[in-house]
Amino acid sequence: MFDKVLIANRGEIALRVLRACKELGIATVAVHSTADSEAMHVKLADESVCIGPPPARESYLNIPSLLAACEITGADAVHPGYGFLSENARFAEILAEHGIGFIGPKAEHIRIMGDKIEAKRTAKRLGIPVVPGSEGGVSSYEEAMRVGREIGFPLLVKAAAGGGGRGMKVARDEASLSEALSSARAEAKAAFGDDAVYLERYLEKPRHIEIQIFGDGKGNAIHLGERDCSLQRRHQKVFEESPSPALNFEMRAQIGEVCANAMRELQYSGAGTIEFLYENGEFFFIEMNTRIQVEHPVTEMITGLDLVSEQIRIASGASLSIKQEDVQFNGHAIECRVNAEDPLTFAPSPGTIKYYFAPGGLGVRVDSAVYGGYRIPPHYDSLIGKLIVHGKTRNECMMRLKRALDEFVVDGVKTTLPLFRTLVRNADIQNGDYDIHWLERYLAEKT
Ligand code: MV4
Repeated sequence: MFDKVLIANRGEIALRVLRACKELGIATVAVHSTADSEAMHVKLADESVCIGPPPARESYLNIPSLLAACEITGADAVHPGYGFLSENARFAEILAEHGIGFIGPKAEHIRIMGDKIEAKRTAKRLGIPVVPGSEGGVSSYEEAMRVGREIGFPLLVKAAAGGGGRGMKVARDEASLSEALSSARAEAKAAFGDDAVYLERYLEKPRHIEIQIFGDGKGNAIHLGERDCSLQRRHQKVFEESPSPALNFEMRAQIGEVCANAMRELQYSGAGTIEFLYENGEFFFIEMNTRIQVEHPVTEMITGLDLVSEQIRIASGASLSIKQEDVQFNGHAIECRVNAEDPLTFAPSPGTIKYYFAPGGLGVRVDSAVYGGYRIPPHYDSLIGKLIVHGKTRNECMMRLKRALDEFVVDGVKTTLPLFRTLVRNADIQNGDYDIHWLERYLAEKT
């Protein structure tokens, strides 16, 4: 096991990793920018190192600074959290070259999944169902039209380097393909410096359902069920739940087994999430994330497992601590992302938290790193906490969520809490009747 872990992140996930380390008896090193000197993760860590000025590029993304912090403190592993360097294959390699452990998958697998074309090719080869589309990238209009005529319209042009929905254009018919192709290419070039694109059948009203997997790099792999993350706005998830209201026991076991088998074959190591679009009873792979995700607590609540602790154990060379038959799914869990944002426009609302009271009680968990008097810096994303609620049934979970939301007080900045208070009283949400477009439609009608 590692002796000392450096946490290359901030906010609630830095605290989440710190808690797992403490429970494993591992010493912790926090790193922070000059804007985060008063941050909770710095206060709670055994040691801390300032790694640069506020812009992430010069601090949380600054690899030489992070290496120096490892050197100074003698940390023998780094946990990257999510975002920042968590899916940077080169960072994983550099750490290895310095004899420092990376708490994440093999660099090779991070790299494959970072290229959407390569990821899809790999998924297909491993027996995971993918969206019908071009075999690899398309290099000309003529080639795109051939694919279009074969798989039919509407079509979606996607960037190989894509993420966050950038470089994605719908072509409703043959006449609009040329324009969709060139605008997707231009957007991809501008956003990622890479204009490679591929084509897929456009799914009109899917749900976004992702499978949590774990591998130990030795050919053992398991799945921990799904999370339904369909409620999102501008590709930012807002509310996640497990189990998905759209799946039953057999469907979960079936897609879960497909994913676990694929990860066994890949000899995948660590936590991963295989993302699908789900429509009319069918799963279609879109991407794989090779990190711990924001919404991982939903899975922890229904499985009783500590996903971050398992990541650390596996990275230190241990085998998976559980077998598939030992994984049990209990009840229902929902997560609400509490952002310091206007609840209708989602405009960021940084500033000082004047008063803070987090809900508690049976089945209620709050993962946050803020406190009364804390000043939210404007330089980073606006997530200030996550409210995660567990219940025996979805209905109990919703009732508990409603009361927890009513207890939650954050004064001094705008938050997304009022949005959740109205969402939990909405009939479609109560019925689990929503898709990836539901929230944007709902917000458009309200404003
Ligand atoms: C799609 C799709 C419909 N059909 N692919 C958006 C970003 C990237 N992660 C994949 N995305 C989509 N891919 C096909 N073939 C619709 C989306 C999409 C979406 C997916 C998941 C969650 C929210 C979304 C919002 C808009 C579009």
